[in-house]
Amino acid sequence: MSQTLFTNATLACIDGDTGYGLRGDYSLLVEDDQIKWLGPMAERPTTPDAEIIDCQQRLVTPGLIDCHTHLVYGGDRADEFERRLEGASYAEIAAAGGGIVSTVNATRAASIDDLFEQALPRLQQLMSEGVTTLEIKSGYGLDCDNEIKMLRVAGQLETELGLRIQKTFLGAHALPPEFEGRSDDYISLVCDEMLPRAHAEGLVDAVDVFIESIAFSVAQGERVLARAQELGLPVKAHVEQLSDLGGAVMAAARGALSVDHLEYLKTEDVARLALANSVAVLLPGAFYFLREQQLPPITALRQQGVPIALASDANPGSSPVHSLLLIMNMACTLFHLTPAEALRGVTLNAARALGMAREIGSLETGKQADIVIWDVERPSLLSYRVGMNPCRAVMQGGKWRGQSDG
Ligand code: DI6
Ligand code: FE
Repeated sequence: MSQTLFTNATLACIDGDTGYGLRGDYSLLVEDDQIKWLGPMAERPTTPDAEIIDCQQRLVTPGLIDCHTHLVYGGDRADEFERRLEGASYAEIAAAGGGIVSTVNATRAASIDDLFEQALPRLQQLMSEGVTTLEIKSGYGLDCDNEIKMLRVAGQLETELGLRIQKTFLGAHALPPEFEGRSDDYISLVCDEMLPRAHAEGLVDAVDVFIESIAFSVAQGERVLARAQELGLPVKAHVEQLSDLGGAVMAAARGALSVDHLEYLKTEDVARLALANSVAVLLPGAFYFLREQQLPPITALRQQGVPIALASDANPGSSPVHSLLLIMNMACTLFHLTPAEALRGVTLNAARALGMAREIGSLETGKQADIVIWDVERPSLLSYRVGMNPCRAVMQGGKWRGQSDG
């Protein structure tokens, strides 16, 4: 058994319904991979064999969780960025065969090793800011072998970097060029072959769909989610990002873990999310990068108690962002979240969006010891500064990151 005792810590436990769950002058005991105890300094247990970490009143939070990324892909889209700045819109570029499809071509052409090497620095960047769990979607392969290849890379990143990665099948991300004009046939391929095969190989933790005018209809999205549920897999959906098609209501009615983006969600539909207990995953990086104007219905989400999570949406087309701290800042400045909502959005509510809130997302007895020590004393400083990384030390499952075993 190994023990670590954090002393003189300022804990943001994220354990109540709102706020930081802040505890000053606290102590926290980790035993093996779990949080065993926490309480005021004066009540700390006697642990002769524990490693003692004197936090000197520094802020200690749960490990950060990036619950929506497309981190594995080939190439980049800097050229498209330039074209947009010369006047073309994201939807125009997609309709002209650029956009997602250009990343599909680069991803298909890349080997497993290439994809791993390209994703690695992006992942390391996220990890350097205290990310201990993230989600990675497929969706740039768009055929059986290439979707499976992407999910394998996500699995390799998990094993080799020793963090928790949830693998999400997003075969219905875009229509591959070879199915032009036959989107229902592609959805049949997704449901009948791609998803069952990826699932049979143990590569799928959840299933996502992109419901949008430039992607798939609500009915097509529902076919994919229904198939996922037949296979016993949790579902989620990209919805209401660029227009209001009604995907969020459909996905929530199916008990989606999360509905993501939501800029165009109608205020009157928020109640349906609340009823279904779906998490609203907001992606301010995409909102920023695409210079969107329409804000998600934040006030209604908040008033009706829909849990709000935040994620990077790291992807080459709409959010080439690899910083959850920047996302927290953007959520505050662009979406008017409070810094406490922002921190909850990348911890407990992100864990909920992954269906993992029993194991991770807060500092509570029995949870995984995924813990970050920051070089700040107040949690608002995490959302407030831009371009500073105060991450001092990261513990993942009870082990210090950056130290080899033994
Ligand atoms: N919504 C997005 O913002 C990304 N995917 C999605 O479903 C964009 C992906 C890309 O442009 O490559
Ligand atoms: Fe996305």
